[in-house]
Order: sequence, then structure tokens, then C-alpha cells
Amino acid sequence: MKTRSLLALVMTGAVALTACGGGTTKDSAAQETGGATNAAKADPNAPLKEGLKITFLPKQVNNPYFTVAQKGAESAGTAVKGEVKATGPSDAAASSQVTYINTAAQQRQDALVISANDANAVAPALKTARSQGLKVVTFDSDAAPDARDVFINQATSDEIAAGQVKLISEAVGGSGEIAILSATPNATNQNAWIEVMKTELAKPEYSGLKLVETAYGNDDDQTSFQKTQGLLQAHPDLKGIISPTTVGVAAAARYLSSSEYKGKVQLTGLGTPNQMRKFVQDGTVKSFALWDPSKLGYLATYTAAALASGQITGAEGEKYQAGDLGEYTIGAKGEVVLGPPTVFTKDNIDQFDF
Ligand code: RAM
Repeated sequence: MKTRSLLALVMTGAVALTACGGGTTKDSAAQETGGATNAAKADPNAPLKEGLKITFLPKQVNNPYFTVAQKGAESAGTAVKGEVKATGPSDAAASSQVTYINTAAQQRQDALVISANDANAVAPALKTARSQGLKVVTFDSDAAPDARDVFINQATSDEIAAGQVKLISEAVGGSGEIAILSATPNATNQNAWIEVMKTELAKPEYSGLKLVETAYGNDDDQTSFQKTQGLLQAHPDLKGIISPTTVGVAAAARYLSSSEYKGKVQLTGLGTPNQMRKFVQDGTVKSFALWDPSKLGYLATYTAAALASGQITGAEGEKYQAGDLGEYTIGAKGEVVLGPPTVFTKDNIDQFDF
């Protein structure tokens, strides 16, 4: 009896310590696989802690996609009665987020919600932050799995990338040269999608399509605009462009819409309906896709609160409630999937406002 109450006391102490974010014991075996890294067990019935401090760190601040995601993060912050502070670099360069991660740790934030510009460049800073008790949730673009607790993926890479190839194939009528206009060369999400696109293109149903170049606009409007021009000049037979970045696809559409290539060279990608509406209406773009970035920001922030409250640890199979979005389950390697992307065309684009 005595031993048992002593054990209970020790265990409660351990849980309380972890919940306070101090002195978290790391399980190095679990760290290898990503996801659950805390020795503490999840308590699905633990109440959400009030007053949690959460830093929201996008790839870059002047990107409308992340502005919408931030709105979702802030509304989740209100729902969990916490405080969400958004900050971040103006460019999406590989190591531009490191100082912001260090600051979040110094400011004793409870959690960090980040879309990583580079999986490895941010990893050492994230690991240090976690050793100081911060919970780390990546969303949109993952960091190295052993540097974060949970990754909120917008949709599986397979469905995003296969969808992009299908859209360009339909737009160009199944044959011809195509190019990819990506964001930065190190972006985890972009590279995962490009890899799947190449696998898709190797399938017999796409034998008429030939990928001639992958260019990088660095998620910078002007660079993306110039790279579009460069692709068209370098490949006179180009029939289509896939730009799986909201910055790239909007810049490419702007270039095409006022050029001789409008309607001749097809464009698809991942874009926000509000940025792409005029290009769908003027016939430059037939279709493109995206998920709702605000739901992505909401889910990532809610997940950060669930982690910081001890409801989940990031281990596969754990379930939790994410406010308005309902129940989610942690998958393999600490990954949670928001849901399938939406395809936008002139028939449905006016139903969306983001
Ligand atoms: C850009 C960024 C982001 C990506 C979207 C689709 O805003 O590259 O990481 O997910 O496009």
C-alpha cells in the first residue's frame, strides 16, 4: 500500500513536471521514429490548459497562403483560450527561421507551430526548443521527424501530386512537354510532391507527357514571374506548367494571361481561389487545387494545445478532439492528415473566399 502510494506520488510528480513543460524526459528510441518522444503517457481526458502561449511561424510572412493559415491558427487560439503570436521571416530561405525558433524558446512559449523552409536547417534549433519543454507541431512543410512532435499534413503527398499530374494532363489533352515551377529547392513539401509527380508521369497513362524542366521561383513573386518567362523561352514546344505553390502559380498565371501563350500553354497548380479567380475567369487557367489553409492553421494550433495539455504525445493511434474540426487520429511517424484538396474550376470558384 505504502509502496503503491509512493509510486503514485512519483508518477503524478513526473506527469506534472512534463505537463509544466519543464524537465521533460526524452525517450531516445521514440525520437528515432518521430512522433511520441515523451516518456509521459497521453491522458486523453486531460482538460485543455488555459493561457497556453503558442508561436505561429510560417515559411514567410508576406504570403497570402500563410496569412489565411494564420487566421485559422488565431481562431484555434481563441477556442483553446490561449495566446497565438505570429512571427516569421520575409523570405523562405532555408535557415531564415532559426532565429525565430530560438526566440520562441527564450520566451518560454508552450508550443511552436511551424511550416519548415528546410527539414534539416531548422532541426537543431527545434530540438533545443523541445529540450526546453516546447511542443513542436509542423504543418504544411515538415521538419526532420525527430525534431518535432507532430506533423499536420494538408493531404497525403500522393493525392496532392497525383491530382496535379491529372489536372495538367486533362488541360493539355494528354500529350506534350510540361514543366514544373516550384517554390524553394529545399522545401520538404514541394520536393515530396515533385518526387510523386515523377513517379506518376512514369505510368503508362501519362506516356504522352514529357517533363522537360523543374524551375524554382523561391516563393518570390518576381522570381516566379521571370522563371515562367524563362521556361517558355527555353522550351518553345511547352504545353503546360504545374506550379504547386500559391506564389508560383499566381505569378505564372499573371505572366501567361497577358502574353501570346494565353490559352496555348496550360497552367495548373496549388493556388488560393482569391488569387486565381481572375485567371480562371479570363481563361488562362482551367483548373487548380488547394485545401483550406485556415483549417490547416486551426488544426495545427489545436494539436499544439492538445500536446501542451498532455492529451496526446504524438504517438501513432492517439485520438483527440480538434474543436470545430472534430476528432483526429495520429498516424504513422506522428503525422495527421487534414483531408483531401479541393479542385477549383470556373464552375465552383465563386463559392470560395480565401
Ligand atoms: C506556398 C508554399 C506552401 C505551399 C503552398 C501550396 O504558399 O510553398 O508551402 O503549401 O504554396
